Amino acid sequence: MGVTSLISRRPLPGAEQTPEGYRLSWRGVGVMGVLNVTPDSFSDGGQWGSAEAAVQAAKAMAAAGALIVDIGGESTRPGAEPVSVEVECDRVLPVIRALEGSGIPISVDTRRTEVAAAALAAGAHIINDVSGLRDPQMIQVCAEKGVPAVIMHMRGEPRTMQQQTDYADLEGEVFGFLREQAERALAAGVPSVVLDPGLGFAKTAEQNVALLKALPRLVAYGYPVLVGASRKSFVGKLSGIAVPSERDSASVAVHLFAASRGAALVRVHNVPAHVSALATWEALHHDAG
Ligand code: PMM
Repeated sequence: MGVTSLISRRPLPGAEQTPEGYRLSWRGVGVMGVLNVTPDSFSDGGQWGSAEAAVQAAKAMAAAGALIVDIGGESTRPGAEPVSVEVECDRVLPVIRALEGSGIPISVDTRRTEVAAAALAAGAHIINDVSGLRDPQMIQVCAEKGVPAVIMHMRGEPRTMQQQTDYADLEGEVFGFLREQAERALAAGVPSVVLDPGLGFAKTAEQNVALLKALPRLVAYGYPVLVGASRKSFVGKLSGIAVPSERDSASVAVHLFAASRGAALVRVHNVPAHVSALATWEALHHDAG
């Protein structure tokens, strides 16, 4: 079981200070807990009615073993309409501010540079950009603030992305885009990156499965890989479970498959289920030598 590290030039809870910067390291597969402070996300929308409830949920995730808590204020489910920068900030900033000093590494799930900059000023530590740093200013923000970035592949935007699922070479396009963006970001001074194939973002169920099977090709580029399958509709299709909140066991199965193909992080709604499943999986690997 390998060790994965993220480097930040700003203090990051749990990170060790090294000549390179603050190094957050973990063994095996780390869990990123999903905290959507949106009224309309597909599986947990409207669940955290107040900033206080969201803060308690973040603390519970960390106590259950989440390495990072990912806070998002814009629903990116297929067909979702974008929200304004003000609305997104009003949703995420109070939660981020209330978590400052809690010792929990916080990523902010946003496509907008204004939200990213405000979130970092409020105390967030990592940017998770589902548009894959397509906006060069997002690279600038991460480089200037010295924070790691998650680069996810998507085509178009959430409102229209499911009409853009024709690929001449799916793996070539997705992995090639991620590699180019990683190189661009690192060259511009972003201290470290995580790559994410973006399951469900401009992809059919079959394409999500193909990307999971091909994950070792992405892992071979040498960057940490994040997989986010939690409760998504293709997991419903694979498991035959229609209700998103009932897809946690099926999500665990998909994430163990991703782990066996080299994922270093999984982005999940149900943190305890994933932490115990991954600990067991890792113990079996360890014992099997
Ligand atoms: N999926 C969603 C939102 N943000 N970020 C990353 N890096 N990877 C994902 O797969 C991802 C994401 C959509 O799921 P949600 O509405 O449950 O948050």
